[in-house]
Amino acid sequence: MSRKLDALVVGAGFGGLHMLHRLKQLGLDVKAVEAGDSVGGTWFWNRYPGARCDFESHDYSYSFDSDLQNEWVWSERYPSQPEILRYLNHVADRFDLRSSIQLQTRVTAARYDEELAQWSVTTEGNETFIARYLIMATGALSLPQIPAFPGIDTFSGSWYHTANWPTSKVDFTGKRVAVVGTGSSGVQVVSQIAPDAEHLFVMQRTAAFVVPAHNRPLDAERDALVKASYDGFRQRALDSFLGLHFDTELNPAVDTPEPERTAAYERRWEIGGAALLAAFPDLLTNTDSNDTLATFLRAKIEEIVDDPATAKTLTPQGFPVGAKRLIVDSEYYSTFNRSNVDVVDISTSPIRRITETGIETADGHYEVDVIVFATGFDALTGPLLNIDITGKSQTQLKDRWAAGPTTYLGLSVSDFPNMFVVAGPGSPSVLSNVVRCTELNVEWIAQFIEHMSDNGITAAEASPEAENQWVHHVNELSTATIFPTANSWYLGANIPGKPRVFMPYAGGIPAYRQTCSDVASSGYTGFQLTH
Ligand code: N01
Repeated sequence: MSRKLDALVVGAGFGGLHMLHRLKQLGLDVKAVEAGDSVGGTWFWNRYPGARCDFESHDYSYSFDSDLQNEWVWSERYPSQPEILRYLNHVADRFDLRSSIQLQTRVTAARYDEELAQWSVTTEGNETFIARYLIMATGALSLPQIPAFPGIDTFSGSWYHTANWPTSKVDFTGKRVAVVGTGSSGVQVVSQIAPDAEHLFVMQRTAAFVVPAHNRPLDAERDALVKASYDGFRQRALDSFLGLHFDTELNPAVDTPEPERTAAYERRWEIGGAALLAAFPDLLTNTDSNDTLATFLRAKIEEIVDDPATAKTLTPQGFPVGAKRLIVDSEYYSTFNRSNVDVVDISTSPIRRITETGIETADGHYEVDVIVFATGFDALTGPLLNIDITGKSQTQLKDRWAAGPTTYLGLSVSDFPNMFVVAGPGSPSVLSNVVRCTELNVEWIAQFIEHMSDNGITAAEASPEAENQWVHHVNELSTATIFPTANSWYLGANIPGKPRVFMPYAGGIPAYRQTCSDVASSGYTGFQLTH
C-alpha cells in the first residue's frame, strides 16, 4: 500500500526537522522518514565518547525561531553530542513534529513519474510514499566508511565505528585498544579512551593539525550578551565567509611582520577553536601565508609532545592547514605523553589485515581487545547515492554523478524534478557552519515550493545549462583556494574509486546566500518550470 503526501522529507537531523516544520507551516501534507531510532541525524549516530561539536553552541543552533533561540540555554562553550541531541529532541517536541516523523525507516529507492509529476519512494520495510516534492535532508556525513581490511570477521574482540556507536557504554577499562583514523572523530575519541585503556595504539595514516578548543561551562554573561542582540549575532555570522564569528586581521599573513603575525596566532591559540584558520584573510588562498600558520602549529606540537620521535610522527606535512578539516580538541597531543599511548605510523607500514587477536601492519602485530574505526564517511554524495534514485527518462543519479556530483546551487539536479537537496554537494555545507547553510537551503526550498503552488507550477528542475555553469563555478572557486591540494574527503580521496572532484562550494556563505536570493527574486532563473 502506498501513502500519498504533498512532500516527503528524508532525514530528521538539523536539516530535516527544520524542513518538516517549514512545510507544515505552508499547510502541506508532509512527512519525514528517518533511519535512526530517534531524531538527530548525525548527532544521533555519532555518540562515541567525547563527541562534541567544534563550533560554539550559540553558532551551532537554529535561528529561525526567536523564542526557541532565546529560551534554550546551552551549558558549555562547545555543545556535546548528548546536549545537541537533547536540543534537537526539544525542537521536535516544541514544534509538534513527532507525529509527522516516521523513525526506523530507511529509504532505499526513489523514482520520478514524469506523467504524474510525482515521486514514488520505497523504504527498506517495503513501504511506498507518493509525493510531489522529495527533499533529501540526508546529511553530508552520514554514510560511515569502514575500510575493507581483510580478516575483520576473524577478530575475536569487539570493534566499533565512531559513527555507529552502541547506545550502551563501552568499557575500555584494562583493555588493549586500537583507534584507526585521526580525523575529528579519532582525535576526540583518543583523549577519552586513553585514561581507561591498559594500552592505546593510535593508528595514524595522516597526521592532522589539531588546535585547542578551550571548552568550558558557558557563562551566564556570555549567554545574556548573545541573547541581548541575537539578530545582530546571526547577521554577522551570515556576513562571514564561514557563517561563524571569527575575528580576522586586516592584512594578509604574508604582508604582516613576523612578531605581529605570531602574536595574532598566539592570541587565537589561547582563544581556542577554528579561529586560527580565519586569523588572516589569505590563509585559505595563499600557500605562503598558510605555511606561516603550519609552522606555528608544528612548533606547538613539538612544545607539547615530550618524546621527539612521537612529536615528529604527529607533525603534519605535505598539505596546507585547513585543506583537510582543521581539528579542534583539547588534550590530543598531550595524550601522547602518557606511557600507555603509542602512535603507530600506518602510512609507512600500512595495515595488512585484521587477525583474530589484533591488527597486523607491514612491520608488526598489535594485540588488542577492541578496535575503534574512526575512518570517516563517504561524504556528501555517499548518502544520496546509497539510495537508488531514478529521475526523468530513467536517468539514474549514480550514472549522472559517475564523474562527480553535478547540481545547481547544491539544491537541484537536472532531470530530477521536484527533488531538492539540503546542504548537498555544490553548497557551502561542510565548508561552513553547516547549520547556517541548512537554514538557508530550507528557507529557500520552502519559498520555492510556495511559489510553485501559488503559480500553478507542477514541476521544477535545474536546466542543464544552469547546472553546468554552477558546476564550473564551484570548480573555479575551489581552484582559487588551498582546499583541493590535500587528499581529503572534500575531494572524495578517502574512498577508493570515488571520483576526485572538490564537492563543496568554496565561495563562502555571503556570496552563496546572495546568489540563491538573486535566483529566487528573478523568478527562479536557471530552473525549467512546468505549469
Ligand atoms: O573522518 P575523517 P572523521 N586506512 O575522514 C583515516 C565532521 N566531524 O569521522 O587522512 C587507514 O576526517 C583517515 O586517514 P587519511 C568533520 O567535518 C566533526 O574523523 O585519509 N586509515 C583519517 O585519519 C570531520 O572532518 C566533529 O589518510 C584510514 C581518518 O581515518 C568529518 O566529520 C567530530 C583509512 C578519517 O578521518 C569527518 O571526520 C567528528 C584506511 N583505509 C566529525 N581510511 C566535530 O564537530 C580512512 N582512514 C568535532
